[in-house]
Amino acid sequence: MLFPNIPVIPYEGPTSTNPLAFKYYNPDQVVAGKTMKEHLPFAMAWWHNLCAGGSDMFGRETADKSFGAAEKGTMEHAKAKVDAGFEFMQKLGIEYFCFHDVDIVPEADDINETNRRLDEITDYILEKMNATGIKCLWGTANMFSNPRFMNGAGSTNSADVFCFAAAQVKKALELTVKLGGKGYVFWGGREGYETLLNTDMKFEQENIARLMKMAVKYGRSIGFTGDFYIEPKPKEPMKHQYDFDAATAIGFLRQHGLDKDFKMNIEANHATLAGHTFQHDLRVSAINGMLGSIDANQGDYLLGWDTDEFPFNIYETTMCMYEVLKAGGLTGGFNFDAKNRRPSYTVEDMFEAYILGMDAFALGLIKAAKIIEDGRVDNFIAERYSSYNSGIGAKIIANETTLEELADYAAKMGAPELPGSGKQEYLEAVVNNIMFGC
Ligand code: XUL
Ligand code: CO
Repeated sequence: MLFPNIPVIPYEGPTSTNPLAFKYYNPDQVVAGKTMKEHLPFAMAWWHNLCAGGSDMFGRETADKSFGAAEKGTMEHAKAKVDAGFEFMQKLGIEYFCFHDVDIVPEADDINETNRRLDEITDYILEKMNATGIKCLWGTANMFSNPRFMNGAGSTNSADVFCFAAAQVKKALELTVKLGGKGYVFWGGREGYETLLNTDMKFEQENIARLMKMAVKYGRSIGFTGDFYIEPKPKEPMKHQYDFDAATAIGFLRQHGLDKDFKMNIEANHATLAGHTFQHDLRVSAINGMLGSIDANQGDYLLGWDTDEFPFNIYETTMCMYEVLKAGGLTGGFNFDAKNRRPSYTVEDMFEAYILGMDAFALGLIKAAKIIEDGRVDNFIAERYSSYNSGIGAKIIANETTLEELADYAAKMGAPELPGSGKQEYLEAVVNNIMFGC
């Protein structure tokens, strides 16, 4: 046991003051017709939880993530991370994990050796999965950390680097299939540019699509039946990234005929970096039938980068769960792509961060279900568009009219009445009433 001082985390309810207990996440509690566990397939992000030690541009790691291994960056260390990860997920009741290839093994200079290590570690992970029932939500290839990807992977100027990226995607797909992953993610961390003075944007975007098409073809040929995901992000590390936001990524997928195989993996902090709310990018994905999975975290209103904080803001989780409930749930899950703050470096902090995030989403689920059940918001929206239910409005939405007919109608009508109050303040008060009323 690597965390002997941490018990299996119990649900103790909102009045509990035990830091190592859930206050809202009660897996078997039924909300809106399903258990919380069914609504909220939570996943652990291998990279943050088991690999990242809190280093930043100004200082080295504060947290020790060796998990008892004598030397870091070895296969012994990689196995210790597997042990730590599975004990961690079991104690929290987390059903899924997400991984990049290079999170689970140290990358070797030679890709053949890296792939051998990947085979060895996934054998070990599979044993643990079979013993615990824990599953893989999605896999991905890290095509942004190694210096070879400085100009991107699919978008690189170097055909040799493109081939290396293809080799990594091929292997990561094989591993995802081996581990039964539900999804495969493309996060285009360096698929973008710093200056158009050295960039052929059209060429780069077409090459990204080529890599994705080959991935779909190969993935389907080896039995991958899940969803491919694009995880949009507007910037960081690149100044401009091609998968700017959900709307941009969906347009790209449609342009290249990839929309049947791909959905969105929406990350809260990426949406806010794009100048949207989290809810906005969820809605854009949902109305296009492409809401697949969620990277559950939050940003900081005062900072302009991806802080990857654990979800704390209940308004945000509530509006997220409102979107998810309205969309009929996710085919993917809620991956905590989040990290402890640098001074939160203890084992207790690791657990408390996940308890915060899981409770924040459970509470958001409870509140979102109440907003829907209450009906005032939804009824207001329905009423707001009711002029399209009959008469000329009904003709418009049935596509049974022409510009000439509408112009005649307008000419006879005189000036239209004002369209009715949007009642934003009233609706915000309704939400507060539901959030904080007894
Ligand atoms: C980076 C990010 C990635 C992706 C997977 O901002 O979110 O960790 O989730 O590559
Ligand atoms: Co992410």
